[in-house]
Amino acid sequence: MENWHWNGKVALITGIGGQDGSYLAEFLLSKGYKVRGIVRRASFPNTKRIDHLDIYDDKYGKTDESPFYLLYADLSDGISLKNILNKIRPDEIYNLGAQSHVGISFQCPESTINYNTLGPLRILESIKDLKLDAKYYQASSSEMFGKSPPPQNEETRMIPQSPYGVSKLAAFHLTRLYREAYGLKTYNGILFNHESPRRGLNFVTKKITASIASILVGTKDKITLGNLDAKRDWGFAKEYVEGMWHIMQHETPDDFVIATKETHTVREFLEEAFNLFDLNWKDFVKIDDKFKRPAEVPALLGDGEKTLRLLNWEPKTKFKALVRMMIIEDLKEKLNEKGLVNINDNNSDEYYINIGKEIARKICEKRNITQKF
Ligand code: NAP
Ligand code: F7E
Repeated sequence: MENWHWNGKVALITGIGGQDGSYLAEFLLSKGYKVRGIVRRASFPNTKRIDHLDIYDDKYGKTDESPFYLLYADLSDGISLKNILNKIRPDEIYNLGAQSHVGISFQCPESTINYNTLGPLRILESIKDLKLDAKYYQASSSEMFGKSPPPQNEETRMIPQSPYGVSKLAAFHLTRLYREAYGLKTYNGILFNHESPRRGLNFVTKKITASIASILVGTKDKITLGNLDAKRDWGFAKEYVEGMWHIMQHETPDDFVIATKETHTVREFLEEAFNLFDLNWKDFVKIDDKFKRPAEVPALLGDGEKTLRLLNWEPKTKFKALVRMMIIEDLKEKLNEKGLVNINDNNSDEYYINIGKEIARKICEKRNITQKF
């Protein structure tokens, strides 16, 4: 906070309380942006991931001088969005807000389209009407490729397989159209799956790592999952938000893929995570069809060659490091909650893995199952 000096730019982030929004807010503040974030009303706090950024707010209150503050709006409420855009007149708008769960989009298709497609439309129309000279970033998704075979890049045919994918594809085209028809400075980041310790609990990676941690501290026996055959290109969200910023710094508005160029099945994710504790995932996983989707995206593998060539940027963290990072963070948190370690002691990652292995050994003895190695 002491080191923060305004760089002259104001950024507005929708979905700031989400995984990506929280990392992006931190990143833009570190670059000297004034950051304004949109949150929607919730009956229970939905700002856990950004509460630590209040330090930026404290000194100034919610004034034009303040480095950071939050405003209430909703992507389904065009009036709220237009009022904020008119008041803030941001230089850069990052539209990250969305109903982002693919499985749930089959159960809530109408609100998914409302937030994910009409939301961006409402913002784009407001930028046009208010004659804002702002850059606009649309959080587009690899889910738009649907059943197109890998590898996928900006030129690949898009055949979405879920209401979510359709909602994002329509928003992708609206973003392109408002660029071509009205000359707005609009950018699409086509991001492949990206995860982190801040990932929502009902996405498969976090569900697996948080469940393993719960199994190890004794509060859970099994993980129940759906389709283990799907392949995903999983990267690290904290890096991907930097990619969003790089996209927005490109002079010519355009569309860019961000991906790791590695793909793995959900089964391989399980294997990698359980192997860290010498456990066999088959002893702990149940399959339930309720977690399978009416239509599935079988395989995603991104080709970020254009991004590397034009933006000179690519993500670094690959699959193995990501799995390890997520499981260690979850284990730390759960061991700390149980009073078994103190996370303020600054122990090494290896320390936590070894505690996990030791507990895993006891679980195997108790359940009469064999450890893997
Ligand atoms: P996330 O953690 O689910 O965050 C989504 C955010 O949007 C939350 O803060 C949520 O608020 C907010 N939101 C939802 N509906 C809203 C509404 N009607 N009005 C205002 N805000 C609303 O998602 P994420 O992983 O950070 O992803 C960020 C964006 O990138 C999303 O658009 C997602 O679809 C897209 N994307 C994600 C990935 C990925 O792998 N993570 C890949 C490609 C694209 P609440 O907390 O109140 O629900
Ligand atoms: O599923 C399978 C599931 O929900 C990954 C979002 O960020 O990335 C994300 O969408 C795979 C799918 O992510 C369970 O069927 C098996 O094949 O973690 P996910 P997603 O659907 O790929 C894209 C790029 C986005 O844009 C989205 O916003 O895992 N799977 N068993 C399961 N998935 C879940 N959630 N839960 C299970 O129990």
